[in-house]
Amino acid sequence: MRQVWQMAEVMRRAHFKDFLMFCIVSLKYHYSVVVRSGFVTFVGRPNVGKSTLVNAICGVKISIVSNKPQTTRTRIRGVYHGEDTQVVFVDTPGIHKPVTHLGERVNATALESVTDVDVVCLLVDACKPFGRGDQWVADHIDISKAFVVVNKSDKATREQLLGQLQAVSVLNAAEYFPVSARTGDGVPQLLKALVSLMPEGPMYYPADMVTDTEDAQWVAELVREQLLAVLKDELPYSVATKVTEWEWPRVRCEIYVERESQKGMVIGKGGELLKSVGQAVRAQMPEGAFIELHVVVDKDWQQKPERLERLGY
Ligand SMILES: Nc1nc2c(ncn2[C@@H]2O[C@H](COP(=O)(O)OP(=O)(O)OP(=O)(O)O)[C@@H](O)[C@H]2O)c(=O)[nH]1
Ligand SMILES: [Mg+2]
Repeated sequence: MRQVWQMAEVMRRAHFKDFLMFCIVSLKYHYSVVVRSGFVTFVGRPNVGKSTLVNAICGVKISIVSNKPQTTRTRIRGVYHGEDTQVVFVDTPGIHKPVTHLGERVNATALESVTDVDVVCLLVDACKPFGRGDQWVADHIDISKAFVVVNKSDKATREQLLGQLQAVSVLNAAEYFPVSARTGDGVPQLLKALVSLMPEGPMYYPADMVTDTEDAQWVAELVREQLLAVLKDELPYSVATKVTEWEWPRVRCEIYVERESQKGMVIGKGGELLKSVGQAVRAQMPEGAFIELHVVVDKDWQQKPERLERLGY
């Protein structure tokens, strides 16, 4: 508040040089403020609820979510701002046995994200047996320093949850937390433990910033989220999205499919499916947005490194 008042006072006097100096000092102050801050990465098999948990902790939608595995394809950062605390949560793609170039790329992205962070959390699903896939992920992180988060506690029976906590106890991880990203159960306890491990450090992001995802990338993700919700079988995995024009309020987003036969399924009868996708996305954008969706066949894009590069994967 005092800063705002000082800024108003300097502006009132209209001494531009003073104003500039004030801005520089304020910026220096901002970045020299020492808080508890650091980075936390969520890793795990696809569909265990990593993105849902990042969204729940940050209190806003940072990452898209779907009931289909392999939803997240890039590293997404969400910032939690607490009292004298800033924790940057890194959401990662679910680690799986890859069958395409895309699969290899997203796995590599996830594994790269566990280095240079303060805490790694391995997420597992409370309702699915702890399997070889989960163990593979555990073997590729420093498990003795990691937290194991057993998610979806709301969905599991008491026996299931206890059984899962017992199954993961053999990992000899640093700590174990049963949580529900959906209801928020157990999330404050997890957050408290994470915050206590953050070292003293700078505010990495301004206080009003919750993610560094660019607007165009976010809109493309929202389009993909809507498509994932309605498309079936293999089609969700064949779809990619990219915003190719941004002339606010007009936004053009291309939807890539791998084969001609998939194009019609994405457009829907009389364009109905595409229309409803556009409406659902527009509802999540600032008022006045006009979103144009175009379906493009890009044969076998998942297998082409240069295409993956262009799509930001
Ligand atoms: N019941 C219940 N469902 C959950 C919970 N957390 C996530 N889900 C559901 O699980 C599904 C997968 O959630 P995501 O957050 O997309 O999972 P993810 O681990 O990010 O998946 P990938 O991005 O594919 O790796 C969605 O349908 C979520 O609504 C939870 O705590 N309880
Ligand atoms: Mg995800």
